[in-house]
Amino acid sequence: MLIHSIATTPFEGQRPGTSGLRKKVKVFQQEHYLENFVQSVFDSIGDYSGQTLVVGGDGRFYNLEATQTILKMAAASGFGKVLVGQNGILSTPAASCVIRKYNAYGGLILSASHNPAGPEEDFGIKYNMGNGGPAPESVTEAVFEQTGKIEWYQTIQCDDVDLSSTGTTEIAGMTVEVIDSVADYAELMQSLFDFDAIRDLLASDFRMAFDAMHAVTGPYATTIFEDMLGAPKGTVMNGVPKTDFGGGHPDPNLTYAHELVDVLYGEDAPDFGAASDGDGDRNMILGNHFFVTPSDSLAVIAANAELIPGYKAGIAGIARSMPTSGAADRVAEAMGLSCYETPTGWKFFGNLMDDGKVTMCGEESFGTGSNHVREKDGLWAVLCWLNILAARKTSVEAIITEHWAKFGRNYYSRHDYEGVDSAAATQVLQNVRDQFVSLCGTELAGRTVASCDDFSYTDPVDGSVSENQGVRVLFEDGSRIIFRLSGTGTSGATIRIYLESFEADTGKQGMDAQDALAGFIAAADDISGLQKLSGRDKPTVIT
Ligand code: VG1
Ligand code: CO
Repeated sequence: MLIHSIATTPFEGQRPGTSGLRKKVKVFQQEHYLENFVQSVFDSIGDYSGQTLVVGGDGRFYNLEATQTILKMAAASGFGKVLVGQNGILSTPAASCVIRKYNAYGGLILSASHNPAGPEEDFGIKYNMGNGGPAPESVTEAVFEQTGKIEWYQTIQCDDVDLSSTGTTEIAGMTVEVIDSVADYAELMQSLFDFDAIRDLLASDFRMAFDAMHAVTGPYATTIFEDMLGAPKGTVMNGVPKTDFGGGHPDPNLTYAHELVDVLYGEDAPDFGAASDGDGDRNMILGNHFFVTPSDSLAVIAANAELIPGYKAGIAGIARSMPTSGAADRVAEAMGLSCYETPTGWKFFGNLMDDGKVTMCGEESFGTGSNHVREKDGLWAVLCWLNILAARKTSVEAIITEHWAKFGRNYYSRHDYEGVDSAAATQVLQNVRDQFVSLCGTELAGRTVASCDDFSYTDPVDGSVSENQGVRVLFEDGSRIIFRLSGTGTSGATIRIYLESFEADTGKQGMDAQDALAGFIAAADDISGLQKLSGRDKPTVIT
């Protein structure tokens, strides 16, 4: 079959952000836009001829069209095989699992995660390496550079491949294997967790609810919780994926997962609730009238790892992103393990896991995972909790309060101001930077500022340096206020303020986080001029 070289010219702004290239669908639908990016990836990842590529996405609008485009370009560019999820579907952790299991060269994941979907909303694409993890900055920067000088891309002309059923076909000498989207992932989960104990738990009077938010985890959660673990039908809410995610915003937090929150905070609430995001890598954990912060969740899972068969032999170390609370650090210290602090974004955990330095990783943004794959993994975190609950035979709330009593409580909250004018957002951070020297030694909210900086990270494995990863005000007692701009949005800027203070006294651990952090919340506004500059009097989302 004839390979066509199509002439093209660069588009501006094809720089991958925290997690790949995310833009409005309309931007991706421009002629050559997706093709330019895909060709730039292929041009930046070395010699893949005859190798296997994995392709799958979260099922959002444009997922199928993009998949067909990629299949044809992969065939033209000399891949030997593409493994593609049925109907183009692979959750992000499932894609990572498939890349690793079948020794693929890498994968293209089509997702804008929790961002809304549909013709007027967002689409995204990112490249994952052969270890199953997001490409490091060295690769994403090389891709970006290539997008700036691209002159042509290669494709073939052929009919679309039928992705509706599993099986193997060939296009232009390249094998396309359509695989069951769930099977490999479900098998991996079964190898890590005590399914018998969880089945017994779910057969008892313990009740759970899982909200798939009309996004990719629907089929995964239904297979695992209802079919394999015997949870009653209906345990999975909103389990049928839709291309527009039902018009919702599949971000598992107290604001956007309100349907689940209403169930867990309602009358006759179940014992356990969980939700995942658009592409299945995030998770929210709830107990009966109880919210578990993602930072605490990481700490609890690490502290209880020996109860989970896959981690019985112990864990090597823990990593958390810088804005994530220090709860995991305390667990690591007690267990005699190293704890690493990385910039925001899962790609920074890859080297640490590949090098055997850490087993578990987490982010405050509802991301938790381990070295079973190289992405954060929503259902994995839910299964961790179910496994721990089955072993400890107590409630979510009891597990957390006991954890605080033993390790202390890191009061924590993140305030997001979305859709802010970009210049104003930059100024907010600059205002704090301008006071780095004058703030030191002063008192804010009754605590003394010890130091201020722009967070910079040197990767302990390859020595690469990532600068300007967050503006930090650090207090003598370990409390922190951090300012950061989001790298995943598609319109305007999003300012994130991360607030943390530590409380060792069990008598003072029962407060609402917003009340406990009120002084810091006010101080953050004072020193940054945020509300004045953004024209907002309250955050868009509080988590
Ligand atoms: C956000 C989160 C970050 C996460 C990233 C991708 O990035 O803060 O912790 O890794 O989303 O998650 P940012 O740059 O907007 O703060 V996902 O589930 O959207 O792929
Ligand atoms: Co996600």
